[in-house]
Amino acid sequence: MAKSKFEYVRSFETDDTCLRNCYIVVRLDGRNFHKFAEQHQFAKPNDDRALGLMSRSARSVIEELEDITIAYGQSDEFSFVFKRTTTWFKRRASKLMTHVASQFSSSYVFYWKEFFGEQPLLYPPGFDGRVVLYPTNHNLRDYLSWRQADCHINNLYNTVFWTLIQKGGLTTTQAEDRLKGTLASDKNEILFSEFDTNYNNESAVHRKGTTLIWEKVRYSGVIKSAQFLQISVEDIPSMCPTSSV
Ligand code: DGT
Ligand code: MG
Ligand code: MG
Ligand code: MG
Ligand code: MG
Repeated sequence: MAKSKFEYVRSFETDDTCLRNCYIVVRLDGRNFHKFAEQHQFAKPNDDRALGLMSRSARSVIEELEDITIAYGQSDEFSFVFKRTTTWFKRRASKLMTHVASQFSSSYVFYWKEFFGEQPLLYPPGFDGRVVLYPTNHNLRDYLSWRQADCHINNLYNTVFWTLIQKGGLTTTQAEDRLKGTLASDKNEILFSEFDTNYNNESAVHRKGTTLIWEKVRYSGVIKSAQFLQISVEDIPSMCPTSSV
């Protein structure tokens, strides 16, 4: 095809190819979900409908897009790990990130009814995305551990905070004051001695977040099936230090 005089504008496009040999991680996070959760009456501290919808949307991402080996989600965020050798979209960061974000967002709306029933979706939700490259298995494992530690810290705080309010009759300000300067052990102790609650028996989805990995299912050949697991990052089978995903 003959080149037009406009062709030169292509040279304004910048190269955003991800470095070879690195894991490509795309992390999405809900835009202003503080407000979204309020307006859609999410249960506090954890709404299982909302968490279920997040995981369902993540499953749609890993089933529809190529070369994602692990996904990890908690709260209003989900991380997707592409295998190091992926050549999908020539490893272009913007293509990978926008495909993940748009597939996730459209799935969130598409599957809303399956989780929220007749409760209407009041406005279109959005998700931001970022791309981070990790060169080693160790770095990738630490990344996932970091997100899981974030889940744990927030969930422990939120669990005690809302228990003090919902069962202890405190106001939000009183609960905040009560928790100021407390360590994890203090929070566990409040739950145990005042509310007869052992934090370790709380739902694993809430304490650990959700990990999605592929599992080989064998019947008439090998079919891949995405599995939701509530596991510690250390237990992700394919993440042992010597393997490369
Ligand atoms: P951003 O990400 O800067 O646009 O702002 P936010 O408001 O999305 O802030 P972020 O992502 O740091 O925090 C997530 C918010 O989502 C947080 O305010 C609590 C809310 N949220 C997430 N999951 C649940 C849930 O299961 N129940 C309730 N009640 N709120 C939730
Ligand atoms: Mg934020
Ligand atoms: Mg957010
Ligand atoms: Mg968030
Ligand atoms: Mg096109």
